[in-house]
Amino acid sequence: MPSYLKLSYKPQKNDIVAIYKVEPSRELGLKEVAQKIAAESSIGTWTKLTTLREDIFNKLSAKVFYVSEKRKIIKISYPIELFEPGNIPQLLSSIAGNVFSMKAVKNLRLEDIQFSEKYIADFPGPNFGIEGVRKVLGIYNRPIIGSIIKPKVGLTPKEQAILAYEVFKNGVDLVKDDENLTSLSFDKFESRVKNVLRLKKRAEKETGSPKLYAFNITSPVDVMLQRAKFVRKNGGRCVMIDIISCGWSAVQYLRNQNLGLILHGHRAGHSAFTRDKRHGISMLVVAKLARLAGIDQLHTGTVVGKMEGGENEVLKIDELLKEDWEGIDKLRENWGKLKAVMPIASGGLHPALVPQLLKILGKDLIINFGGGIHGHPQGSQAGARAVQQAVEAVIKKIPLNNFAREHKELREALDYWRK
Ligand code: CAP
Ligand code: MG
Repeated sequence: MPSYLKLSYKPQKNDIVAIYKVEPSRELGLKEVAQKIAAESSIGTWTKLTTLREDIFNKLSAKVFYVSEKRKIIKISYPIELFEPGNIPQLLSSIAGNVFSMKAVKNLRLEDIQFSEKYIADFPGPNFGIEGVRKVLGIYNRPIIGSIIKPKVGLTPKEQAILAYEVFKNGVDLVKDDENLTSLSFDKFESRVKNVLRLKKRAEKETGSPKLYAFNITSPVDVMLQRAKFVRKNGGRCVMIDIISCGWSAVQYLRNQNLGLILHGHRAGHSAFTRDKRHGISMLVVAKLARLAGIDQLHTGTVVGKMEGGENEVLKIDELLKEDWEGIDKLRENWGKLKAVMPIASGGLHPALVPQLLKILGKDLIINFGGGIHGHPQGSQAGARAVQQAVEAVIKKIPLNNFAREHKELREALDYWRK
């Protein structure tokens, strides 16, 4: 069988490079397994093929050009001709497909994909991105304050709208549905959109500030499109999609409709394959795919909150969403005209965590509070004010405890959650 191992190979300008962490099955060596992965993910299979001509092999075979026994890392370079332009599902069926099922690997993790400029150029990327979202809201010097309505589901459209209005009025910029709220018997999507947008308008008038509401349109694509169009027709500007449960085809479909809506990407379910550090696909890869597909705002983790995800990992992801990025091994990627995605920190956040959160992740992000607003002992309005006060304190470089002396809601929040 021709060899897929070519340690002298230098990836060509247009190649795509996949970086995998590999634990071979017991009896196999890393180089041997690397070749099997390269074959299965490009043009080959388990045996020599009479149909695989030399010219095809030379043109299209993947090449293992780096093997580190110590780090258990391999890098494989793929000619761009293996990939259909602008087709994320096809990319994943190749380099993140059968390889995970092979008996030759005990564990396999796709750590990173280094995309070439040419591959990136065939994707639209975000329509709004960080700049666009900031422009719509008119906020440039601080993080965007978001709130997830809680309970996750259970309220009526009217109740949901009133709650959104109350937090909009008290310092929140963006309100969103939760990931499992779509159109339920007691909270129909269309009714929620109408009720929420009516009160959002009122809040905008009364506060003089633009607001955003992210309606969760997660559903089969035909329904999803109808719901997105319904939001637009009624004057909404933002929709949310659960990118993992809907899948990349749905995300690309939605973005490619060019509806002019901000796309808020929720990642519920990602940990099924991102959390195990030995097997699966990294969140970094998910974030890159989201940027290619055109998500404007993406959940990436908080470091300090309730969800798994350490400082190094979250920071790296947030950085890559924002700029051209040096991959884990300093291979430069050029994202060309694709706009920067706004990271979202969400999950278990409350006012006391704001200073640490912003110190770690900076100010160019959305910070989202569900329980951290709607669990405030004095209710949601006080909760919204407490968050706004915490952000103000950090921006003014005043310690929270000092600021809390003059700000009752913040003080109550600190007393309650710091216990
Ligand atoms: C946060 C949240 C988010 C998760 C998502 C929730 O609510 O709405 O879905 O944070 O995690 O339901 O848990 P709380 P991630 O503020 O009440 O925790 O952003 O890490 O994908
Ligand atoms: Mg949620």
